[in-house]
Amino acid sequence: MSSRVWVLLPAFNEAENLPPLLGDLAETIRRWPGGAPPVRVLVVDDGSTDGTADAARGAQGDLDLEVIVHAVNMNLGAAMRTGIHHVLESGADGDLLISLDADHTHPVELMPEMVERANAGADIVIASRFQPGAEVHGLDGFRKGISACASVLLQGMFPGARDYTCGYRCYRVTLLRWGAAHYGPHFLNQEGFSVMVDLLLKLRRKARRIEEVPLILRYDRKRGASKMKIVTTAWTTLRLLGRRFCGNPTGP
Ligand SMILES: Nc1nc2c(ncn2[C@@H]2O[C@H](COP(=O)(O)OP(=O)(O)O)[C@@H](O)[C@H]2O)c(=O)[nH]1
Ligand SMILES: [Mg+2]
Repeated sequence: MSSRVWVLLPAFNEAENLPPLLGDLAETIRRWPGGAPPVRVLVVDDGSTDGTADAARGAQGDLDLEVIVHAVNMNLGAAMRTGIHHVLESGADGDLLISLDADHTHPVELMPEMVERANAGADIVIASRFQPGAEVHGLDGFRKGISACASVLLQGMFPGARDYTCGYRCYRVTLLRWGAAHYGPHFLNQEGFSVMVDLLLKLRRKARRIEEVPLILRYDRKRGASKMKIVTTAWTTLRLLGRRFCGNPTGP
């Protein structure tokens, strides 16, 4: 059994989305089959201007919640770096880290199943849009098409998973520790949304078991616009895949 579950929420201007997400999380912990493990929530507010940090603290309720604030907006890669390094410093080897979007589109109700899979031996558990039973609500056809193309391309280049781009995943802290030791300063060296693909490609070299559970993506619940710049992200990711495929596991 894992000792603690860290829930990492990188957040940029998510003041409207965090309170309902944290409310759902408190409920999920209350209803956790067989009783919940200790859960610590870590919000990394990446220089938001809409009161994200205060909104998170205001919705804390019974949750064990920590908020780390970047003084200025950096990017998703920087927020993941801050959050993961904090967990590596404060966490124990038996702990798990679950990262997910802070925009309330990733149902927290999936966490007990992800933790169960990890406790049964999976090193990484991915909430996947490409498993039987997955559903995608509220995403336009163009975005769905891009995600599907990315999945096909990545499965061809780097077999082992189906959903490489979704940020909702559960990792063993020991695996993340391996990544930090093995790759050193290159471990989390992506600046934008490509951090998610890159993290999986890097950890995949060590992970023995990568499993997926079907995700019900609730894009229809999201308030405010997506922060992903589609063209920039697609271009950065393609260049990254080229470098990784050519045997460069670390370069920026
Ligand atoms: N830290 C940080 N997080 C960001 C930034 N841009 C987006 N995010 C977060 O990254 C996650 C994914 O962004 P989101 O807008 O949900 O992208 P989408 O789901 O692909 O439309 C959300 O939790 C955002 O709050 C940023 O500049 N910095
Ligand atoms: Mg999102």
